Amino acid sequence: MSFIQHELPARWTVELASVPDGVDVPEQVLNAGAISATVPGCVHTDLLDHGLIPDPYVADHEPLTHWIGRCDWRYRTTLTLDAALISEDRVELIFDGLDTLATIKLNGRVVGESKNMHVRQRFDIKAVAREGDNDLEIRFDSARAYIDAMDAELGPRPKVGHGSNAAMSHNMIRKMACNFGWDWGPQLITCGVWRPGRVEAWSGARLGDVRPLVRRADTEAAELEVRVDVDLVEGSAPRLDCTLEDPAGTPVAKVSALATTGEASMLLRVDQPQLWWPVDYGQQPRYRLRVALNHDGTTRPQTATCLVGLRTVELCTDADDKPIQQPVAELGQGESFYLQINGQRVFCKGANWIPDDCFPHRVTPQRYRQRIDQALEANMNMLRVWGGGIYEDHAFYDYCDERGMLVWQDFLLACACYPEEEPIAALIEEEAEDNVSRLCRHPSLVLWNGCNENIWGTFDWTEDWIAIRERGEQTWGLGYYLERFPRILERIDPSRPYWPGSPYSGAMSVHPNANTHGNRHIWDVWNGHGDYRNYLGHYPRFASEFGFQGPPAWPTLCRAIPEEHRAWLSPVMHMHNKQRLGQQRALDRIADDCDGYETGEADFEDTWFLASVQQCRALTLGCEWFRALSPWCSGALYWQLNDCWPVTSWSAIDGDGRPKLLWHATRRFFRDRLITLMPAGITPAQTDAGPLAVYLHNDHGEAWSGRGRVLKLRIDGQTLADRDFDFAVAARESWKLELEPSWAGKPGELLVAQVLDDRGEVADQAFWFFGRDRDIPYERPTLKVDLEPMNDGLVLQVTANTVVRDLCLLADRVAEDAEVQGQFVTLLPGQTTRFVIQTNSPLAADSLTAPRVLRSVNTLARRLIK
Ligand code: BMA
Repeated sequence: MSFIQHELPARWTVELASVPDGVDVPEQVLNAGAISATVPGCVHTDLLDHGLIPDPYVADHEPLTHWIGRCDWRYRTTLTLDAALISEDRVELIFDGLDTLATIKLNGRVVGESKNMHVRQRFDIKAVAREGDNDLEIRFDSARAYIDAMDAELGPRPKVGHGSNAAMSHNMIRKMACNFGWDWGPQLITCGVWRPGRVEAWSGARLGDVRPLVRRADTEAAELEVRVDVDLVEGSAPRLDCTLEDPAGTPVAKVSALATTGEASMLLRVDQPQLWWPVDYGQQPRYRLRVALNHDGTTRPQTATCLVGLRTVELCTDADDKPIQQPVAELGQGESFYLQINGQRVFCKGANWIPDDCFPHRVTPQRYRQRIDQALEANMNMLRVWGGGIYEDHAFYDYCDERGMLVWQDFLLACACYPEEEPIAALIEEEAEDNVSRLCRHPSLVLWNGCNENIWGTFDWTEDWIAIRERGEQTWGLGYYLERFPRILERIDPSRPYWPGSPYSGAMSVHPNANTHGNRHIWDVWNGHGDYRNYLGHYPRFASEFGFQGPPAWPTLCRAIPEEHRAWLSPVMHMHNKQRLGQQRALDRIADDCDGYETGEADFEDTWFLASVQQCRALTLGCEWFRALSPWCSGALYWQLNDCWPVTSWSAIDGDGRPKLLWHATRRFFRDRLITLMPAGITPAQTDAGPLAVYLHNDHGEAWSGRGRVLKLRIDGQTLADRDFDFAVAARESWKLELEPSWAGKPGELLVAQVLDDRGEVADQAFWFFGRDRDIPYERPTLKVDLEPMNDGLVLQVTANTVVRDLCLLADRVAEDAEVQGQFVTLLPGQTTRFVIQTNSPLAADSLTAPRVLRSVNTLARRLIK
């Protein structure tokens, strides 16, 4: 038995293979012929590297690259193989990802075809490979042409169209859906070898996927079922040896088996195991599993190792018992929807994850780590890998495992009706099997989910969507969500829960986006019914999507939008907001609160700031409200964590990886211990909020008690009422103090709820402003500032003389690299806040106090105050 691995060569070329009639290819590309190419990579980045196309992320360049997706492309290289390698029983060419319609030729002979970007491919090249140089050629056919052909063959089905792509049939091809354009992403239909590849040659047997499945994990014992795939040449019966080492490296369990068929299953038992926990619930110890495939004892065994987290996970969907807890008793009964890890209920706080780059091969392990760290710093404990993107690399899930970040993983079917006919059904099944097998070793992965919005669409969207379900003339994908995926999981990964859709209610007889059952997407706030206060009219059991747009961080915006186009409604700004009405909608939302911004002609930086503030306020209110609904509600995952290019979108981190103001706001509203002011319950007029309550959330393993205070103030700082209270909140629970009607207020008044420390100082505070900005007579603040060096940065200490709302230090206006902690605070007269600044540039105090740098809503709410 032997096994040889051979890397693919570094030198490749790419060239146009064919150009359909009517497509204009730029002269310089035609002249260039075959150019050097990078593998893993894609044609867009190869053309970019050679300066043959403009950067599609900048200015109005994107449409100039649309021709690329209409053409066919050819990648070539020379594979040099030695005699020993090609004399093995099996010689295989492996690709972890080919994007997408690939025909692979070796020495002029077709050795394989692939039509799915999301699966690993293994092609037999034994008969064609020769000693010495071999010509390897991969031709990628146009995805555009293919989806049109598939539409014609199977009959088109409803799908959502976005931005520059009116409605492209991303449901007819197994390629990252957002590559065709999304409401936050450009249309960059690319192709290429997007993940690594290699040659493997072996005799006897080959070790395949290792799937450690946790069957039991509690303080007493854990049982780990290890399933191993083995590829066998007839007649061989190798032995599998499994060992498990505890996190300190001590072997704690061992088992062996004979691999006589393609799959072996072994059970390992650990007494008194160290359990893996989500972040903030405990540690993330990982056991090392080693698997060795031994044949005749004469050659080195093939080995695989992986880190395993011992934990259980359940999705609890139990019928409500009466009485249901306030504030939602009026809604009637439904079913819970919450995750339990190791028997402990978890409130999921987080966001949706999209591919971090339109060209995902550019996302390095280091970039994954940076992004996940940002999510952790924002106090998130869950990311949902959204179904219009990709199954991410191991590096993503590895780091989530290491840090305790929970992952909700969608199958990749989004915003469309998917045919259940061949050839699509077989491709989708193979893809599900392959990725479940690849990813199920990760403890962070706690939920498989069937689709994004594809069930919901058939209830609530346009006529064609509703008709496809009601008439039953065409398939639309329900068979995947209710039958095929559960069957595949039953077989390959029965160790974790599955849910058919986001959103879904648990049964086709209940509306998929119901408040009472399952998970919800809340989009009518941003898309339709007025301002963000309308989040208060929603009562989800688990909100897996809701969002509010905001522009990218200023330096990112400046990189992408040339100065002459920096007007809110300019065509280039529109190009960098892929929701058709997005730019206007942001103005409408500002106009809900402020006067003078409706036309988009107001000062660009002022508009940028107010749009960012609206995004912060919206998600603050939404997330604080969903936390107030706990335990009725068990999760708030907003749309969306990240971006794939520089764009105005719903994200908290922009396309250049910079935190937006929303990221700073998130750090507060997802904190484990939090005080908020929210409506006391469901009231008919949510915008006026009705009776309010002080909420204390203790998402922490220890009880929390202390003293607090509520104040009613006039905007000039005068106290109208105050009251102290004592509180005691059990671990992982919330506490509520309902306020009497006398605490209601009018515009120009506000409530403040404070947690006091042992010395009676304010440790944390929350605000409720009555009325809208335009009705509030804010005073122009005079801020006392003090700039001091601290470690390798600077601290700007700011003291207010009046109520200052939504104060931010936009230090990147003066130094592009400046990063500031402590954004988005509201101060009462006499209170001080500290902004911590990291920058390599020298900064003077007066440059930081310029009105465009140290900003609050006070001077912008009414354009009259200036
Ligand atoms: C939901 C998501 C995405 C989309 C977002 C914003 O539909 O699932 O498809 O980008 O809303 O509109």
